[in-house]
This record gives sequence, structure tokens and C-alpha cells, in this order.
Amino acid sequence: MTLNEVTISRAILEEQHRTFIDYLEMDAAVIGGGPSGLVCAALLGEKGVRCALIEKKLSIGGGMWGGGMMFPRIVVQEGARRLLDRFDIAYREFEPGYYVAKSVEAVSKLTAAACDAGVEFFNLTTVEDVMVRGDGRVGGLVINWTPVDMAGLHVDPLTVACTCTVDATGHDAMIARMIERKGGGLPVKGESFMWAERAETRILDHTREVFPGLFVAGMAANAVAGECRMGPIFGGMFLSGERAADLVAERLGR
Ligand code: 48F
Repeated sequence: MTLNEVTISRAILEEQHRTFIDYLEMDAAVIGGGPSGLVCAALLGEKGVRCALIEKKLSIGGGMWGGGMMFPRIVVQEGARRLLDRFDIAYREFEPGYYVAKSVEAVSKLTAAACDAGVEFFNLTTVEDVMVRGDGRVGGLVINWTPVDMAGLHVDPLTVACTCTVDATGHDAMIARMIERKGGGLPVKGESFMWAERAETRILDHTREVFPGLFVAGMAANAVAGECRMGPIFGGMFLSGERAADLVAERLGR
């Protein structure tokens, strides 16, 4: 066999174009590939929901790679240990109820679980706007290549349709803020001070549908609610992703 560079190019272009066209309409789009988005997407995939994860950066993983202050370890509390087990992430009990895992392993295992569950990944893709029509729902996303944004190029975006959208964009709650900016009546209070106990306890109540068709998960949920931040403890992120997946699946009748 002689390798042909043009065949290699054609393989990449045809495969990805077919996938892109397949996902112009989907059940659920999860925006942001941090811990909450990854858990949410993996569990939606496992429930049989046709789901894409859209991530603006080259790599999936969000704020989990860096652990705490670039020490690549994450802490997970007792209430979320079952999710470490479920995704086969190894951990060590540090003190009763506090479990420490390797952040690189956590990102990798969650990403692998999402892949195995059939989630389609669109990395290097920035959601720059949402589509809201007469029915008052988020019915689609306006997307562009991240390098277009980084280079400040004037290139018009494309649009994909989705029945449910999950804002898992982290501390900035980017998708919710787009609706706020356009006068959609969704106030984003912004995250409050560091207070791990409070932030980790309340996040589940804040994980909800905040605008028709738009669910919030992870730090985006706390940011919309004006709730505290929690630092490098990740149980709340995992549980919030799980809850968002349950809510979306219920909405879709799965
Ligand atoms: O920030 P991030 O990890 O969100 P998360 O799931 O987890 C927060 C924790 O990492 C940590 C914490 C709790 O332990 O406080 O910070 O709430 O991941 C958010 C991802 O969303 C991407 C961004 O690149 C990151 O990977 N993102 C942000 N805006 C967009 C986006 C956008 N407009 N389009 C696509 N992706």
C-alpha cells in the first residue's frame, strides 16, 4: 500500500462534513467541555440522547486539567464519590469524606465515557449567539471557528438547531449572558465569594432550566444565581452535570 496525502485529506474532510451536517439538528447541545459539561454529555449519551459537546478551546477539560493552582489533583467529597466510581476514576481517601483524584485521569476518563456514549465533539468551535424566535425558546446556536474570533476576522457564523441547550461554560455563564445582553429577561447575577460548603450544597438547586430551552450546569449555574464559588473541589460539578442530564432527558421524554 502506498500512502496518498490527498486520500488522507479527503478522509478528514468527508468524515467531518458528514458529521457536521448530521448535527445541524440535534436533541441536545452541551456548551463547554469542563467537568459539568463532560458529565452531562456523557450521561445524556448513555440515555440515548443525540448530543453534541461544543468547546471553544482545542482541548476538552475546562478548568479540571489544572487542579488547584496547577497542582493536577482534584478533590471530590463523599456525596459525589459514586460518580468517580461510575466513570472509573481512581482516587485515594485523604481524610474521611475527602477523596483526591488525578485531574488528567479525571478529564480523560470523562471524555472517554462521553465518546463511548456516542457524544459528538466539536472543539475549536465557539458559540457566539443563540437563536430565540417567536416561541421565546432557545432553539439554536450561532457558531463559528474559535480562530476567527481570536483573529478578529469578520466572518459570518453558521447556525445549528437544538431542542435543549446546556450552558456549561463555567464562571462566565456565557450563554446565559448572551440572553441577558439581548434583553431576554434572564438576569445573570455573577458568582459570589469563595465558600466551598455553601457553593457545593446549593449548586444542585441552581442547576435548572433558566430560560425556555436553556439549562445551566456547573459554575454557570452558580454564576446565574449569584451563588458562591468553590475552588478545586469538583463533586458539585459532577453532580450538577448529572442533574442537568436528568432534566434535559426528562424534557426530551427519555
Ligand atoms: O470552566 P469549566 O471547567 O466549567 P465547569 O464545568 O467547571 C468549573 C471548574 O472547572 C472549576 C470550579 C469548580 O471546581 O470552580 O473552575 O463549570 O469549563 C467551561 C468550558 O466552557 C468553554 C471553556 O473553554 C471551558 O472549556 N466555553 C466557554 N465559553 C464558550 C465555551 C463558548 N462561548 N463556546 C464554547 N465553549
